[in-house]
Amino acid sequence: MPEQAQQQPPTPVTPQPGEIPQIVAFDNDGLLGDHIHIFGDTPDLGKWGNSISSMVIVAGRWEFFDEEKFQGTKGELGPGVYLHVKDHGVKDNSISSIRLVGPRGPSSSGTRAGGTRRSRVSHATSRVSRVTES
Ligand SMILES: [Ca+2]
Repeated sequence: MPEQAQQQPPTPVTPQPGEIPQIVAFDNDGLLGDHIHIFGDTPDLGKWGNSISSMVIVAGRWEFFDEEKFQGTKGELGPGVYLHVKDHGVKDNSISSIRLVGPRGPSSSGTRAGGTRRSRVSHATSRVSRVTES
């Protein structure tokens, strides 16, 4: 008999990598162990408080606080791979809240140069040439 259960939710439009501020934070050093994705301000990491040891910042600049609700000692980091957060001004197993600093627009500094993407708006799509084969 037919199954009514929805196995596959509709696939949303996939954004370009780097467009959405995102952190992937890991329980252990070297991007090992359990991990969590963070997409915005997180005043309370819950069970993830005081456990982050390494992370990848996919996009955005972020502030990391060793107390909840953006209190306590603060460290700020941008995109990169951080195998040991303690090597980057953030104490190991200390992060309890995370705040997105930016960008809300084009970033002025801190990003790698050389990857300049030229966005060329194509007007060719406005005129569709129909190919009729018979
Ligand atoms: Ca840890």
